[in-house]
Amino acid sequence: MSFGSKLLTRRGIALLQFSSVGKTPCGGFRTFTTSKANVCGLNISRNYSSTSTVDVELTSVRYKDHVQRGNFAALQPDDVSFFREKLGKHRVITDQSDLDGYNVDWLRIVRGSGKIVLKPKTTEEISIILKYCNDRNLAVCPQAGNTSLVGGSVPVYDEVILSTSLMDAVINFDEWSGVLVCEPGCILEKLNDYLLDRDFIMPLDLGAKGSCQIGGNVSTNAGGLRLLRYGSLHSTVLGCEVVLADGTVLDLMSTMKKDNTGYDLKHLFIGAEGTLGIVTKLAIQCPAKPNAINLALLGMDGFDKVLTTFKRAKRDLGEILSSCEYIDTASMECVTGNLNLKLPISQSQFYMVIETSGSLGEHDEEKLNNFLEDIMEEKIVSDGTIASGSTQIKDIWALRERIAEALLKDGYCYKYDLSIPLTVFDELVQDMRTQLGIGAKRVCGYGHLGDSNIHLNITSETFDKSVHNKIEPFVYEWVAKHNGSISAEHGVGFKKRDYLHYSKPNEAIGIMRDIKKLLDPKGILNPYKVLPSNFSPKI
Ligand code: FAD
Ligand code: 2HG
Ligand code: ZN
Repeated sequence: MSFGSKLLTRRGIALLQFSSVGKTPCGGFRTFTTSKANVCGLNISRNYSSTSTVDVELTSVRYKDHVQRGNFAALQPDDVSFFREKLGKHRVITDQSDLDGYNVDWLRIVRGSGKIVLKPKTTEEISIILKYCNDRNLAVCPQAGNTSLVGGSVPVYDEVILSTSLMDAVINFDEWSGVLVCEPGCILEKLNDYLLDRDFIMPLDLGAKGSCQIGGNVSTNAGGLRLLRYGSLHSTVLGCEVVLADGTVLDLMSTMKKDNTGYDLKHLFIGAEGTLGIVTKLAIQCPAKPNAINLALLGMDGFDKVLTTFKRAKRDLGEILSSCEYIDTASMECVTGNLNLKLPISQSQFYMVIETSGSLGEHDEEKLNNFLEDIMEEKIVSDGTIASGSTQIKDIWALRERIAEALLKDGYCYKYDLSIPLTVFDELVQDMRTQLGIGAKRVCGYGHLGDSNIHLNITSETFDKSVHNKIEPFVYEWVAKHNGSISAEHGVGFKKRDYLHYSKPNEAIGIMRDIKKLLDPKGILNPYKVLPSNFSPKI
């Protein structure tokens, strides 16, 4: 137990002196005023080379029993000429070596054989491209930062890749309302930096912020580390502009918070993963930058203590609680071991990262002090540290944000992003260990405890079909039995589409199909994604 003495400030606020076993005490509570995103921008872009991509098996080969190429046209020289005429030759990529990175996903699990990448700069250009592709029956795969974890952002076969990376302008920021209007290719971290200069922040934050783009975030309805505080993109996206499959531009660009004029169509495109239209503009409600942020890393032995800590954090920290993350010991061992990062507290069975953000540092300190003092005295928490200064903040967040990256160093990663009741978080991990026996290299759980969202990850040296078959559908059945969701925040993409029925009734899937048929009758937009494989809209 390494929590130390209590100090008393001039105002009589009890300050906890946290110390870490065998390490220099970090000197009690300190607040910092720099936003986390300022110091923790992990650019996770990968360096693709032609030799590094060929070792990823083609999706059409690995999943040959699950997917069949739709009856789409194949790209012809005339098509390339058309695109070059409209975009200029520099914004039409056809060289094989340049195409590689666009065809492989971040996890290196799926690989398409797209023959062309188009880089439009305007809504009008996207409209021209889609009208042409629709008329020609060419399938299209929209791509933003290519950090999708469900194989959503790369072609399955030879779909035309439509990259939004050159559409990266901030169009307007209204400092009175906090509404940001921007193009879809803006990188999340850059938007946050832009807003920080104006005393605002983005309402979402995630480990891929250095690479992912806001259009990709909205199209997956990404959750991340701040959802607990600022809500999902369904609440912060106020408006969007979308180009439909036939080139029609649908202007849903409200910048108002309230608009009850019938069906709220923008919600269809939040989380549609590029299957219903291409998002070309967005209006987002952004919160004011908090004046004070505190970050604590806590260790506890016993999952019941994790639950108690969360309950107490909600009660005692109330409105200043901005993040509540969970890391089990196997995940912590992975991130510290594989990335050579230091754990600043003693080893525990479970860890939590708790962040507070507020407008008055002293008030937040007092609340946090009282909270930590209580859980320490009641022996709920066995060790902990408070970050002070940007380096410590960065280091603590790295332990949480870089687990995904660390897992890849094990070899192959089977990834499951699940909503389940909090009480069974650890039970799932234990059950999966029992199910796999010695078959897996690592089974671990971490995630957004505050949102009931666990990331269950299993690794092996290389892709092993027998391991895979032991995990699926076991994991999905487990989740369904607990009334959870088979995708909490990463979306469905290519990887989960045939498991949709575990989380959605047939009637709901039927309506999804009808909406797809209505907006994209030929099914050219991101085929083989989201909707189950037995759905073929045309052809
Ligand atoms: P892409 O991966 O390029 O695309 C995502 C999907 O949206 C694809 O289906 C694509 O076809 C479609 N799409 C892209 N742009 C458009 C557009 N303009 N119009 C229509 N469709 C479009 N997710 C979370 O929810 N929370 C996390 O905490 C989180 N952390 C991550 C950490 C790491 C290290 C990584 C690699 C990924 C993480 N993700 C997380 C997953 C991923 O969803 C997010 O990184 C992000 O939302 C994807 O954005 P992107 O720009 O990379 O989009
Ligand atoms: C995170 O929260 C991401 O770090 C990635 O959503 C989750 O790697 C994962 O399973
Ligand atoms: Zn996550």
